[in-house]
Amino acid sequence: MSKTIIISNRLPVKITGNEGNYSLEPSEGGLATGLGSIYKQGDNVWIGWPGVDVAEEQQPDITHKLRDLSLMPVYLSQEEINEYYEGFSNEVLWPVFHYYASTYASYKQSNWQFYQQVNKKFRDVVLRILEPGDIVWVHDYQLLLLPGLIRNERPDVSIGFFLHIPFPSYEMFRLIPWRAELLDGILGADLIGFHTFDDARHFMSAATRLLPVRSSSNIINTGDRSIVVESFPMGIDSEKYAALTKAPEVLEQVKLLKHNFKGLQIILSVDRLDYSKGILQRLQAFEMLLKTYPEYKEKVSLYMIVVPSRDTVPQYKELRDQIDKRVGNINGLYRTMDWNPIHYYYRSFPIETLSALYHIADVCLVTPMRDGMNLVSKEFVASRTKNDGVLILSEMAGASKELTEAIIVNPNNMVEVCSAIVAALNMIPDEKKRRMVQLRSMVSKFNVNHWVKLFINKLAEVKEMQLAMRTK
Ligand code: GDG
Repeated sequence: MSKTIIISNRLPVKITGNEGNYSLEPSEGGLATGLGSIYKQGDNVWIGWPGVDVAEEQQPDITHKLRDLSLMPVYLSQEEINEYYEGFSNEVLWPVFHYYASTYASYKQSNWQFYQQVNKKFRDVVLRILEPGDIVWVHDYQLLLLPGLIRNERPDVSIGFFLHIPFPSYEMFRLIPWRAELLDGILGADLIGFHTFDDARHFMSAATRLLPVRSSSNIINTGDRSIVVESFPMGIDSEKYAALTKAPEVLEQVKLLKHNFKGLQIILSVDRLDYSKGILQRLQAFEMLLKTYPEYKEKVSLYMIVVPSRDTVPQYKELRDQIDKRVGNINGLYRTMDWNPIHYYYRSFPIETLSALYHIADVCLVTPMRDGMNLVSKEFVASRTKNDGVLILSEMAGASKELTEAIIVNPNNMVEVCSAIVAALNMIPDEKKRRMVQLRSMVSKFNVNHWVKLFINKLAEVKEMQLAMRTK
């Protein structure tokens, strides 16, 4: 029987403990939840890096434990992690794809060599289990070469590729020294998916300008293969977030938070530490609010969670220092005996705490400079089971194309963000309800299961189309 093989840089698992005493816990991230309906079935499997540098003698034990969870590891050495993941993926692809090429990208030949080497390592693991009729679904920017590498070995296999981050305009993408090789790698897939129509359009433009391929509508023709390029906006497990709001543990935390913040309106902000998330600019907008509208002092607090991420990369460490400093300055300047303007946490919280915060916040402020989709905005919406609360959302997030009843802002326009906060804080309940009902219906209809189904069905359709063209 044929199987589906999911491949991403990281496995959906958390490894805790240390050498000789590892234990594994499935992680509950959005992708893991969505693909959970697939990879746990039958012989299906998820291939990826387990997230820690596992000593060689420990690997058989971990591999064995992972197998029980339908997972298959690709072990990476510290050097490979440094060069392929931190170097090429996060210092070339991430900045360029988020339009930060001139500030943060550095193009090192050795990073590129390791990127190729690790993509080949993934290929070898895939080839060990790949059988005729299997479906392969490759995820994200760390594995752009993988579809092509698999295609070279198995010309007939059905391959889907989905990019979770934006695809930049041709003018940005062309800066990368290895641009043609990267495109060639992606074009190994039969179906290439992006979060938004604009990402798909940018990809089509880059491919047709940099490679000898032809295109018509959303199909790229390489001469011997036709490849479909389409947008599939990713959803969340909306039912899970709605149900969480009723969990006893969450209700308890809601009660506590409401007590602690009595008489205050709460603006919530949740991100991974990343320059693309616009955290410093958001702080600037909040400070502008306090300065321009002093009546909000002691009436509003910003609850800001920044989840540690990539903090061994110097630019991320520097960003963290800048955030610490900015928060310190604002709090130092505006704090009173019984009011803190910003409650700042540099750590991650259990999902129950996140749910309680989504539930009690009056406003959720999501203002990335650039974001493939942004799941936080959708999780906030799914948690507003009473149809209240206001979402302020950057037009640079993929989610803004769907969540049109949010207050949409340009995150570079401080005055606009500041006015949006004022509008949100003063919005009448009927208007909040009108907007939230529509937002919730969108998020629950186009949930993560719908996303998975749409992609997999389309992949099957593309394969049929290719076969029909071949037999013509
Ligand atoms: C990439 C793309 C795209 C955050 N803090 C905590 C916590 N989180 C969870 C959120 C959410 C996830 O992390 C963040 O997802 P985002 O979509 O907002 O952002 P990225 O991590 O950058 O994701 C993005 C996504 O891929 C999917 O394609 O939308 O554009 O950049 O799920 O809930 N979870 C817990 N505690 C926290 O403190 N448990």
